[in-house]
Amino acid sequence: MLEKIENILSSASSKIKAVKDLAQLGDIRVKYLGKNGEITALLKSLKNYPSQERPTAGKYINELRQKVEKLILDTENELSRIQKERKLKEEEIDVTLSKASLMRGGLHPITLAKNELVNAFIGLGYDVQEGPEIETDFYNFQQLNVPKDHPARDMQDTFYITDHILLRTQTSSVQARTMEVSKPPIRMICPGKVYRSDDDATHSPMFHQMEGLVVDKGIDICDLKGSLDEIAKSFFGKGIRTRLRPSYFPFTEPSVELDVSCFNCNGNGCRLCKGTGWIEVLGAGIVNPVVLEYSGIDSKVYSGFAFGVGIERCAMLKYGIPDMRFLFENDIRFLRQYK
Ligand code: 2U9
Repeated sequence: MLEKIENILSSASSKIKAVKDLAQLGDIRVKYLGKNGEITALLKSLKNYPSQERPTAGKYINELRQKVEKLILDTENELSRIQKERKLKEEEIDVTLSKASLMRGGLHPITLAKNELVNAFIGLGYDVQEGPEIETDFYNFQQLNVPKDHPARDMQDTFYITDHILLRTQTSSVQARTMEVSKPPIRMICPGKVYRSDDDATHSPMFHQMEGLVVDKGIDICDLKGSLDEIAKSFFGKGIRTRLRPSYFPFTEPSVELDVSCFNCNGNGCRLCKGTGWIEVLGAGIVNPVVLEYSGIDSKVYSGFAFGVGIERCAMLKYGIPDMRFLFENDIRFLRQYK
């Protein structure tokens, strides 16, 4: 009996020592301690022993079982420790390693130009307003002194959705809406997308505009010239000069265009200014009194000035972009230059 126990212990110990993984250890547990295992069989055979030998034999077999169980448990712990260590090593993360750098985006040149203009106007105390891009004929044209069949509608080739609904051709509709609901003094700009049936190197069917409106008592052309001169200097550079030239818009009277002295040649004449020394930048004027009256503002008490500027044109001039289509192709090599 003792010899059998010794044999089982030595064979189990050498087998346990030789295991390589937990699966093999599991097989050994079954071989010795399982339902039909060798030690279990030994315990079952106790009933065949004479009753006076059974306690001693039982004690030895139990000691054998405890030794084998302990050997298995120790080995299991050791194997688990080794396995965990290997896993930690395999999955080691070097937290001191710098990560692969991410591509950083940048603002689109139209957004850059828009932000600069908006900030300059905010600095002069203007509010920023927005309105719908799908607009009624009423707010886009009629409230701005452009009635149906007026020849001035030919200046803006329009995308009509129905006879009365259209894609706004100018953000002036926002000013018309604002004048209807607020009392002077009004000092506002409305940047946004506008739409015209136009498409070539200097025109796009969708482009960005910023229009502005100031209405108060005693506003005259000097206020217009002073304010726009300030904005032009902040956008194109302190050294530039501005001049007004007569123009025509149905919603302003008198109407003007604002030129800036060429910032490329300082007014001496170059390719950018086509040799004239001046660059046309925006349209403006004293708000036509009938436009004030249409929106319920007494034109005998109040007067105002308004202006409109194409943001793409400003961006093209400032950043030297020769073709408007570059602004809409989203070629990453082009956009990267403005980061
Ligand atoms: C109200 C009254 C008057 C807005 C104005 C212009 C002159 C103008 C163009 C510049 C280039 C549009 O982007 S562009 O094609 N705009 O020249 N816009 S005055 O006048 C207003 C607006 C609202 C109530």
